[in-house]
Amino acid sequence: MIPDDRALDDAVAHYREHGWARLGKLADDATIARLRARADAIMLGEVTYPGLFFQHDSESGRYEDLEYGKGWKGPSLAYRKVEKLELDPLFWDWIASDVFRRVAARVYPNADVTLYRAFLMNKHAGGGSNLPWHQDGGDFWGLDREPTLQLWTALDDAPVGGGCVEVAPGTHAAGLATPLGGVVPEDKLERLDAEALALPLPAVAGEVLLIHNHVWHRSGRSRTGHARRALSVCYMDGATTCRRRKRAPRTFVRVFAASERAC
Ligand SMILES: O=C(O)CCC(=O)C(=O)O
Repeated sequence: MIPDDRALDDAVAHYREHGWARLGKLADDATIARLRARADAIMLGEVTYPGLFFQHDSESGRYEDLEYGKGWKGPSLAYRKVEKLELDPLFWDWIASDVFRRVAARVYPNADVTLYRAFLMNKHAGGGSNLPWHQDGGDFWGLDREPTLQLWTALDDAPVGGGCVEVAPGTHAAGLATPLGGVVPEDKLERLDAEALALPLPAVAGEVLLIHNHVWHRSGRSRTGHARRALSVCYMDGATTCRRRKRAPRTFVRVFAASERAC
């Protein structure tokens, strides 16, 4: 069911306070089935676009064993990540859907909204790999301001033990754990006893979570024996620019125009 304005206000207030919120099951089964099929077709190379980014999962299921910079390795349902899904019209329709516009309008009022990234996060049927506590931003992202809004859509059921996202509620309030961003260092985890804070967020297929970029979050391997696919989209204030100068600075696709933003 599409949330009314009051429900969206409540969800955004919860996300501001705790770093995460539930939007409920927004995608119907037919939409989810189409997105799942398209995700698989992309991983199998049956549907392709110049510029897609692929990262295959590690054989061991360990995050530490992941390989970087290898890209496309041939047809496989064991890719861990596929980025630039905005190139695909089915995914684009979901990324640019009206309910997401209404959420983004609350987080970035009176601004155009651009896309930092839209990617498939896949735990393949063999379990995939764990993703350690991390934050999404910092110098590694190379932006002139920090994005704060990620909308995560479950394409499969993601139960506890099935690769669901876990958060350490409230940790976004302290900002980045390191200037670089990314994986949260062990000493910081211990200082806050992140393990004790860990809150699993099981989700059914079609459910959407709001995740603040700075809330510490992670996910485990899937032990269900089937894939756990999800779409994660990071929306930014449209004024955000890339600070990178060694290579041509990145430009970002506009998803929502400020003028379209009546709630
Ligand atoms: O899908 C997952 O397991 C984690 C996703 C995530 O870390 C993100 O969306 O930033």
